[in-house]
Amino acid sequence: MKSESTSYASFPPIMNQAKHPALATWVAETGALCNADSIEWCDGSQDEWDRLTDKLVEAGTFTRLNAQSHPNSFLARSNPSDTARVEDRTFICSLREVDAGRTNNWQRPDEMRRKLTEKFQGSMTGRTMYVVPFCMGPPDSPLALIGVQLTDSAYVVVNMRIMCHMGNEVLEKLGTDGSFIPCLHSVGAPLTEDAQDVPWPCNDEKYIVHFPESREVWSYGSGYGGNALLGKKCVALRIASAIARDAGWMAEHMLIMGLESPDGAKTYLTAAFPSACGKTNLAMIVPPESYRQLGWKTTLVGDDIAWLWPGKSGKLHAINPETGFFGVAPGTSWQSNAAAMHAMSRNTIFTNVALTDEGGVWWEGHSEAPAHLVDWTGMDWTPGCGRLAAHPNSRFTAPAGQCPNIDPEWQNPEGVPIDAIVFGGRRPTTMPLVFQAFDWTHGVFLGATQGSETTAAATGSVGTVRRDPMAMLPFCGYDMGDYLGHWLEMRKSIQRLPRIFHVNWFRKDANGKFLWPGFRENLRVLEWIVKRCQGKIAGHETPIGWTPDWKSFSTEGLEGFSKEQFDAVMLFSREDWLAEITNQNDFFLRLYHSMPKELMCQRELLMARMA
Ligand code: GTP
Ligand code: SPV
Ligand code: MN
Repeated sequence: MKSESTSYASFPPIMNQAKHPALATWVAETGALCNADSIEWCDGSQDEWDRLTDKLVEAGTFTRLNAQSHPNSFLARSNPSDTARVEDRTFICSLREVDAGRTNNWQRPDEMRRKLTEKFQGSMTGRTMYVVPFCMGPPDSPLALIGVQLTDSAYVVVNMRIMCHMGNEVLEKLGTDGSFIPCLHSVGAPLTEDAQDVPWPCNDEKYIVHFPESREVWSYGSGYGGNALLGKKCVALRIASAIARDAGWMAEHMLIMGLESPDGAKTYLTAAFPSACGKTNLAMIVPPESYRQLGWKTTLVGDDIAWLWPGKSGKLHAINPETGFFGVAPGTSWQSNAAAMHAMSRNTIFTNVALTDEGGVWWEGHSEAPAHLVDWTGMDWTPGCGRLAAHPNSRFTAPAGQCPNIDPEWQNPEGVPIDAIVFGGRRPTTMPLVFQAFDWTHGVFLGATQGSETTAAATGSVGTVRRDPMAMLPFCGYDMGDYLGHWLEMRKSIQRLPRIFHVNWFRKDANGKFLWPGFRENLRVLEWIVKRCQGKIAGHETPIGWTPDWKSFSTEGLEGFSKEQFDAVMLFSREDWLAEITNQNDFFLRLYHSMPKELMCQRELLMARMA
């Protein structure tokens, strides 16, 4: 398999080498360090996609799906040990430990570099090193960030082509001396002498490493999602959050969507929910029939990441730095999210879902289970066999432009103006369906103390409530207390502040049944939010914020949803909230050294209102 060992001097002339000498040197040196068999500069073309997907099919990484039902689409099965982000192996290597903060793993940058240089040495033996120039954000946006990912995974290359601007257009923009974020990635599975390759090469030892000061990413050992598609969480959140703090903008784990009310007014909002808590679902929401008849329309700008800055209108403006979705498959169906089903109907990569006998895909919650499937591990599966057919964190990578209700402004370099910011998570108790913060600082407090039951999006136990400030706990590239301080600071540069809300679709009754139907019915909550932003309806003041009452909240057309049910899902329980405040203690203590005093004060005020 492996050719004789190569030094970079012996590579054939590299296209573009002359154009950007610093990039060319880094590429050549890295190719030599990793002992790559060859180096390929990715142009982002259809030809390249065809060639690489063919190669992945041949390698057994991809199964081509039925060309009629799923044109140009593929299924990948990962190694069962490589199915989600690895938070305990994710590092923020700032020069000083305090700058990474208490919620991030930290190691000295020089030590980490030394350790990783050893790991990368020879790590691409027998493999091609792909050079992937990419741009997060519409290339003409003032916030756009260019990166170059070097990777030995063709799977990563084809995913990156869906997820961001990639290839020649980016190289052109980079010119001869443009700055870029170097992102080095290896699956850490060198192919020595007579070793057989496997469909999903990876390494048991994983390192997802960020150097926020020098703006670099080094990722080793994993080929999956946020661990490997480095433009996404590593650059557009962890590195970007550090850049944003310095430059006066915000990089957030948020969806962006638009709502057109019957009077034609358009309201854009963002929502920060933790991983696998319903961002994709809300971003793509299709109004219930009765709302459509009234003239409500929804559009989508992004489903995972928002970059926000004070724009020309005086409002916060938002762009989605991505061009694709890397969405959770299980639970997605024509009933729960038709827009997502349309988006993934072609040109899509499915990872860790089940394969049907017709060459289609299936997962839990997709439809009635077929009599036979091949599950995500490649084994035969029949209903009732006791195993899940799809991994709980199985995902689809689909082009955002294929979403039928993509917003016409989604690639506008100036972004869209934001009127509301929504926080929320999976809270089986305590948190009402919706309430509104009294002001910006109170809203920042709500976001800061937001919690959620853990999900399958990260490895580890599922189902315990953890604090996940602004849904950024796994994605903040610097100290969490400083990050919350940055939120408070931003208020000074926003002339027309968005209103801030908290929602919870996941409240349960004593029998563990959801109290709210959720999914498209969430539009009713959005309607209340929009009307609050427009100043059209009064809120009801409670100690925790403004809430809707039965009369101002539309349940028309919601079969059998009674006032009692509304009261149950909206219930403010003093007892639960006292427990909630007590439960926040750990969080405040953990961040004590840098927690903004305003937020401690907010907590005092809440207690005072409750008394
Ligand atoms: P990441 O991509 O991991 O950042 O997550 P995401 O926030 O985009 O998650 P996604 O929208 O894919 O969340 C999917 C999960 O949330 C599935 O299990 C859905 O069934 C569930 N979900 C989404 N919306 C609702 C809702 O309104 N009610 C209930 N009960 N579940 C929901
Ligand atoms: C998340 O976990 O929040 C995701 C999926 O959006 S991944 O890109 O794998 O991080
Ligand atoms: Mn996410």
